[in-house]
Amino acid sequence: MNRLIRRSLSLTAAAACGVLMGMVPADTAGALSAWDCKDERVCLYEDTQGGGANLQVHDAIADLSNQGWNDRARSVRSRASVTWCLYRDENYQGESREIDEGEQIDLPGHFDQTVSSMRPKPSGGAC
Ligand SMILES: [Ca+2]
Repeated sequence: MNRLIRRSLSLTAAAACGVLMGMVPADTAGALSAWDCKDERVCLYEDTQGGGANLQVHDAIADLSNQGWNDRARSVRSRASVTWCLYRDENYQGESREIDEGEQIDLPGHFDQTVSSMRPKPSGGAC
């Protein structure tokens, strides 16, 4: 085996080991697998089909610009146990769209890169 191949193999093994041991930094973990989303979260993705960076949301967010995610999401997945609402404007204003448990979608054209706030669906009400 020549030296170049051996070095390449050892780097690959080191990278695989880091993944298995959970040593990948949190901010890059989303880029490794599409639709990555922890239990009980609603996850936004910067690319379609759950790709690119993601934001994993557990509580209502009135202004996604605080997280650097205003008008950014292109796809969304819910692992929450309740329906959530996405809004085109901050403070839960503007056109809304429901995201049901287990749903994972590319945001439709008029919602693509427009979401500015999100929260669990208010009990007994509409979004
Ligand atoms: Ca918006």
